[in-house]
Amino acid sequence: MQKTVLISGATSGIGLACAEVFAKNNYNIILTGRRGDRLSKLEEEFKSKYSVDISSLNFDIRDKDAVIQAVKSLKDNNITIDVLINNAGLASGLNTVQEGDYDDWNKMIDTNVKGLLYISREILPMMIKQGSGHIINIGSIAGKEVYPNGNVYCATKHAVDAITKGMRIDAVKHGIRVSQIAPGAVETEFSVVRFHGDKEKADAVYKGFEPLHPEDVADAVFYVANTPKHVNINDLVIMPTAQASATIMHKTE
Ligand code: NDP
Ligand code: 8X3
Repeated sequence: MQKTVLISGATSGIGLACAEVFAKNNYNIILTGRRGDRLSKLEEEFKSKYSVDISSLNFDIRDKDAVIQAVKSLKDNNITIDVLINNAGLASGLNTVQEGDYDDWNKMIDTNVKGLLYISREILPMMIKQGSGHIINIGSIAGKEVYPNGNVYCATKHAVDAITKGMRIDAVKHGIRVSQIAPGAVETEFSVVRFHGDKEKADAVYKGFEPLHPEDVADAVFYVANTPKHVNINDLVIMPTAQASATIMHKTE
């Protein structure tokens, strides 16, 4: 039977690349994100390219009631979710704690931690009822290490690491798989968002080495989602060859 994947944050970067690889491989796709214009365009584009069910849900994952409503609309239409990719997330700012911006902190904590929890809280009971499911959380090398000025973003990704482990413990008796993929540097809109729209600063991050492409991470997500049912990849760290750790990068310029 055809499976359905819901991807949080499918309007760009890793989430969008996941949507492509899963659609190409015959999964029904539910695209989500805040930018409604992009979502509608992508929905149309995917419908014309792939012969699977494509739909979209436009909500801000920080808004608990909007998340609950979005998942309710799935239940009302008897749509079940086989794979939830918890990808929506961001870094906002790169500062010391003493110079930190409260809005940046709230954005990161509310999206990366609370948003991930809200949607998981709503989807997990559906998976438990159907007796199967797979949650794949997009963590980060920032959830394994802490780097200068990364404080709060790193804390949110350490939280994703811990929540993944906790969720796996809670879900094991229901036969539900919970995995984390933790990438190093991936060239997406991530750095433009981190630097509040400063494209020059963002481009500099990826100069002098080949970062991961969103498709590299999407391929790993697809692999993790498609192991035999008795196999769970708990945690997968995926780095550019030129990046040895959060802070050690081999740059040629
Ligand atoms: P992008 O900025 O390209 O994509 C982020 C996605 O998250 C967008 O689709 C965005 O959609 C969505 N999103 C952000 N905030 C919200 C929100 N409040 N509600 C709903 N959706 C939201 O970055 P990436 O693809 O790089 O990031 C994806 C994930 O990967 C993040 O969790 C990030 O932390 C993680 N990651 C990224 C790495 C990198 O180097 N790029 C490395 C390791 C992990 P919209 O704006 O339409 O809402
Ligand atoms: C994104 C990668 O190293 O900028 O999570 O934190 S990093």
